[in-house]
Order: sequence, then C-alpha cells, then structure tokens
Amino acid sequence: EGVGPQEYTLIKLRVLKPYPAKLKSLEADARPVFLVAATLRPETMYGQTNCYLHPDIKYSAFYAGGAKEGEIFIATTRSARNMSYQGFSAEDGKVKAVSGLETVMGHELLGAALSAPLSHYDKVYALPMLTIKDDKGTGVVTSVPSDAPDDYAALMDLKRKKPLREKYGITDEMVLPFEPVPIIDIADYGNLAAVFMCEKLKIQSQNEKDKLEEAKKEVYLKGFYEGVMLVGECKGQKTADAKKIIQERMIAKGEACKYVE
Ligand code: A2H
Repeated sequence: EGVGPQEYTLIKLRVLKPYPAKLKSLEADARPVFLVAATLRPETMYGQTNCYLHPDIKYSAFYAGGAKEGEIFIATTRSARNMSYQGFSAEDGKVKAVSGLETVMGHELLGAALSAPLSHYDKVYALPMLTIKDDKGTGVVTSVPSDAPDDYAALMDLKRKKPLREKYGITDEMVLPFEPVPIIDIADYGNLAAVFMCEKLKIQSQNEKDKLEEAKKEVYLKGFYEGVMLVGECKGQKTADAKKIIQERMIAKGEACKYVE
C-alpha cells in the first residue's frame, strides 16, 4: 500500500425501487442509480451477499457514465472527484452532484435493495460496516463473506446482534437469509476460505483488527494464487487467470469500470 497507483474494479450495484427516502427525488429520473464498490477481486463477485456502507461517512450522488452522464453514481465525495478526472463525467475534473444529494450520509442509504452483478442472490441489501475507511476506494464495499474475512466478520456481527440491526433499521430479512456462497476452492482451506480462517483464528467481530489483518493476508495470497474457480464462465480455472477475464466481461456488459487512485 502507498506505493504508486492502485487499480480497482468498480462494481455497479443498482439501487432498486422503491428507493430509500433520501433518494425519493430520483424516482422520477430515468437514469439508473448505482452504489459503486471498489474491489481488488472482481472474480469473486459471484459470492456477493450484501453491500457495506459506513453509517457516518459522507457520500454524494452524482452524474456519471461518461460524456452523456446517463447514470447516477453514489460514492464518497472524495472518490467522485477522482472519478471526474478518469472519464466518468462530461467535463474533466467537474463533479456534477444531483441537486439536494451533494451529501448523503451512509446511514441514510442503509437497507436499500440492490441488484449486484453476477451475484448468486437476485437482491441484496446495503448494510453497515464500521471499519470502512473514508480515504480508500469509493467507501462502498461489496461483501463477499466466502472469501473476505472482513466481510464475513461484519455479516456475522449483524446476524448475531439484533440490537445492531435495529440501531440501523436493518430488518431480519435483509441479513438472516444470506449465507456465504462457495465460489473458490483452495487446497487445505476448502471452499469458504474466509469462514475457515475466521473460525481458525476465533475472530468474534469486525473490530478484531489484528486477527483480521492476519486472516486477510493469508486468504488473499492463497485465494489469489492457489484458488480454483467453482462457478461461472471461468469454472475450473485459477483465480489469478479468471480475474482479468471476468473484469473485462463485466466492463463490456456495463456492470463495472476501472478506477485508479
Ligand atoms: B475487496 P486495499 Cl473477496 N475501507 O473486495 C475498507 N475496505 C475497503 C475499502 C474501504 N474504503 N474499499 C475497498 N475495501 C476492501 C472483495 C475482496 C476484497 C475479497 C477478498 C479480499 C479483499 C470483496 N470485499 O480485499 O487496502 C475491498 O474488499 C483484501 C485486501 O486497497 C477491496 O477488495 O488493498 C480491498 O478492501 C481494497 O483494499
């Protein structure tokens, strides 16, 4: 980290109607609205079970999608500015925020129903994650609990703690039916590597920073270099080989874009 530019894949999770109250003004707009999540692992998108936002981070809704600005993106204000220099907006360096939605707090979007590209689940929900950083990616993290220890720990917190769900207006239906999906097999770790590592290290919550760092490093390296795809068009291939193919396929379908910071 911190050495030169990082390339992310931005995954476009479409917000489904009825929109959350804060976005009501957009229901009359024909443009699709997306939460855009930054990921290093586009080949894992089959395993998405939800999307995370930080309740207290400031996001913006802004026109994007290239010169025509035919889409509306939701991401941190900081990342919106970066995107405006990367061909996402009509005018280089200019973020055009949706009037009245220049600032949207994460908590105002929690519980939103989303369509996540490639996901095993037709509909997933925006849920709170308290470890999201404001200064990385878009501040939107798509959740793949099978392969990302942070995502699994945060999902388990929400599943186990009803008061946590209630605090953010999250209903049982938005959380309880969603289980990690086996999408990658790793020798010695099985087909739910993040679950395996969280159990092995006895990780109890998303706040166990050091243990999660350890779990993340191990799963990330193993999963990327030794993992074999169990699903999708690259089934049977190594994850490292699948990554580019799936990224490009998603970009071609308008479901993702590249983003650098
Ligand atoms: B990854 P790096 Cl399956 N705050 O995507 C906290 N975490 C963030 C973030 C933010 N603002 N923005 C992105 N991320 C997460 C998938 C994934 C990821 C898997 C396995 C490992 C993994 C599904 N979530 O990341 O610090 C996103 O989660 C392990 C490092 O820029 C993104 O990729 O290296 C990754 O962290 C980017 O982290």
